[in-house]
Amino acid sequence: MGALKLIGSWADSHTHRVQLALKIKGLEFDYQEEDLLNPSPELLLHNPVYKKVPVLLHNDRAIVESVVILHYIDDTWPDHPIMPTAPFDRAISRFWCHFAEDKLAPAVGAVFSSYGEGQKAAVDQVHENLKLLECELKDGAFKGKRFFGGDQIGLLDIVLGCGSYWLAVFEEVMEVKLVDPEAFPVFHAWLREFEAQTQVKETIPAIDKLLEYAREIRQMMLSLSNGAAGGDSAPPAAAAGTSINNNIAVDAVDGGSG
Ligand SMILES: N[C@@H](CCC(=O)N[C@@H](CS)C(=O)NCC(=O)O)C(=O)O
Repeated sequence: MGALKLIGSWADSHTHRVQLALKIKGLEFDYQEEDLLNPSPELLLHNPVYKKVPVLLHNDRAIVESVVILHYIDDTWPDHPIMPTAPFDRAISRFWCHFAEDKLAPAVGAVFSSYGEGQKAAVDQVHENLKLLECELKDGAFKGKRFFGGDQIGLLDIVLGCGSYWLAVFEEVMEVKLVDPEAFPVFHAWLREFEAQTQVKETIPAIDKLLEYAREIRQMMLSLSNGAAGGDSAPPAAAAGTSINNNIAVDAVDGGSG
């Protein structure tokens, strides 16, 4: 099998994707926690382009970008496949994976990093995107399936699921409703089923820890924006209805565009 080492960060959903895939495949790996505020020489060496976690080292060769890593894992260890076999199903899986990265995750990240009207718009965006997934689960490509991957968790479940727990964290911290079980019953049921899997429970950090982390970051963002406004007035971003980027918080859930 060769030596496997994962460089990651404990609250990062992209790292969790890789951890979960390795667990599903039954692969042993070493883990190195990265301080994202002070990137290690090893991270910079192995991911000089993006300088982000996760990085998977297989026999000292680096693979970066979580979705690329997931495909690499599936290609290298085909037992317990996480991608479908039929080309059409593979294409559909890739498409929704792209959607998760390109549309859903940035919208979720924006809920956390925005204020006032900007935040309302971000919540609407999340709802729009969840509606699309709900339709696919109800009447589309994934109709009647337990998971997006079929009877077992697949790559798309990993991508969508490792990140969707932030929805609950942000609901609590930001006091918004994102996954309304009445509006999105099938997505809601899928998420509960995903979170109930033993390997998922072993991978995702405890909600209390994530809540504490999210509150700290949000507080930091508020003080920074109040500082920028020169007092305790409303954050400038609230007035403008725009978002304030915070690399770490937003990158924890989105495609890392921040
Ligand atoms: N597209 C990347 C995104 C990874 C990502 O956003 N990583 C964040 C984790 S919080 C990171 O390393 N941020 C550090 C930084 O931006 O300096 C992937 O899927 O692996």
